[in-house]
Amino acid sequence: MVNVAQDFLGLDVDLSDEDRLLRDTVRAFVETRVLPDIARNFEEAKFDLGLVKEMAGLGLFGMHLEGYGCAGAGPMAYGIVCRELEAGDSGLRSFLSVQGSLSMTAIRMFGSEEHCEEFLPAMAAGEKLGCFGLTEPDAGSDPASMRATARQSGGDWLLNGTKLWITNGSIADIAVIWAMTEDGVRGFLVPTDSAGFEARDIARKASMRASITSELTLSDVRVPEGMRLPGAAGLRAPLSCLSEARFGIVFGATGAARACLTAALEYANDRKQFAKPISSFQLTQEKLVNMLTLLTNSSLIATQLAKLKARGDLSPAQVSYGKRHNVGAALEIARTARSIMGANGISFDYPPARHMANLESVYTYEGTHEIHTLILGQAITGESAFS
Ligand code: TGC
Ligand code: FAD
Repeated sequence: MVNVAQDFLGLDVDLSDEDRLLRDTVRAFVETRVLPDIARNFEEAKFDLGLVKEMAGLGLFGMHLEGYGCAGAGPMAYGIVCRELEAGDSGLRSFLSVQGSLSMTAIRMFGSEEHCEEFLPAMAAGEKLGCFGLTEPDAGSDPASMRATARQSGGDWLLNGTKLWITNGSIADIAVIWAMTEDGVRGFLVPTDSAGFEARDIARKASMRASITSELTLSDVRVPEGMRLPGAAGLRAPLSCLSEARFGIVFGATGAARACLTAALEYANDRKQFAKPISSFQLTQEKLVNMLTLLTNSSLIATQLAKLKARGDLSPAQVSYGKRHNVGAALEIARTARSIMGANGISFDYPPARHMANLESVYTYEGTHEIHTLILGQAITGESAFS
């Protein structure tokens, strides 16, 4: 019965043989290599770097990009990978998003031929890691107000500023840094061993504990003109990368939600109170059915967005619709799963509390729930409520 709930409308039946194989391979990787240690890693605030080479071996980094050692996979395949990784832990999917959808995508979309040749094959192989520095202490939802600057000095650029909440910041080899110039926002590829570049990990996180989040400071970091992303002009460039990553989250959230529903169903069938399984109580059944409905609707949305993306018809507002709905639904599912498990629900021996804590970050990053509400409000009314 538990398995029926995981894909109630049988959406995976329509997967190609190749996508089904990919699903099973990544699911097995998560079950054997991630799940046995994830609760301990979360408690100890440790990201397992050993997983990076294995994910690279599976061809996951930049898998949706064409050429330069990348697989050129379709949106459904990429979505399935995000879903299966996030069923393990949102931090693992975050790692993939930042490496592939943000850092490698920025290079592929806006870099020169030399940038693509130098960085993409090494990043696809997991030999070089990337991070994406857009957010700042005083510029989160409103990146247009960023304070980081890049000013020309001889033939070089001098970068100054602070980037905050940067996933993989301290383990990255190359940082994609967005900074304000006299001509607006520009993107730079900054080797993290550059003089004046520092990365410091953010400790005491209640969420995404099995993922690295850092503060980057840049003090007169000298970057040659050849390391500026030549195709990136204005905020449109980083926001285009965000659209790619947000698409992955639309699927990823269904993985975390599925893991929570599965755990709650198993628990409810096993746990007896008043001499009956708690799954036999009407109130518990209503909770489970509401979770099933949210998860199934989220999966339908993800599948439709993948179809639109494959046809080249997916708009940023449609991505916002999926991110907003699916992350909100996953968070509700995780909280409900936690409640079904009673006191055991707060233990990391079961996955819902960890997913619930992680999903609070997912609700906030890549555009907060409120920002996506306003993007959708603007899309249907024509009126901007941002400022
Ligand atoms: P606005 O005037 O609306 O737009 C500026 C230019 O960008 C274009 N654009 C987009 N292009 C592609 N994709 C999108 N999603 C786009 N959104 C906007 C737009 O057409 C315009 O182009 P042009 O040519 O006319 O200049 O900009 P705004 O300053 O009014 O801001 C709009 C707003 C609030 C929606 C935007 O700033 C926003 O999305 N804010 C949220 C910031 C955010 O999401 N940050 C995420 C940081 S990275 C991260 O969180 C990684 S988490 C780790 C993980 O992924 O796992
Ligand atoms: P704020 O923008 O200060 O928002 C605070 C609250 O105000 C929110 O509820 C928001 O919705 C609300 N609000 C803001 N503006 C409006 C408005 N106009 N109308 C209504 N409500 C509004 N960033 C990167 O660049 N790279 C990364 O790799 C990265 N990784 C991250 C990893 C984690 C674990 C986390 C938690 C964050 C990460 N971020 C990253 C940062 C993330 O993108 C920002 O946290 C997010 O964009 C929100 O910015 P903020 O935290 O400054 O919140």
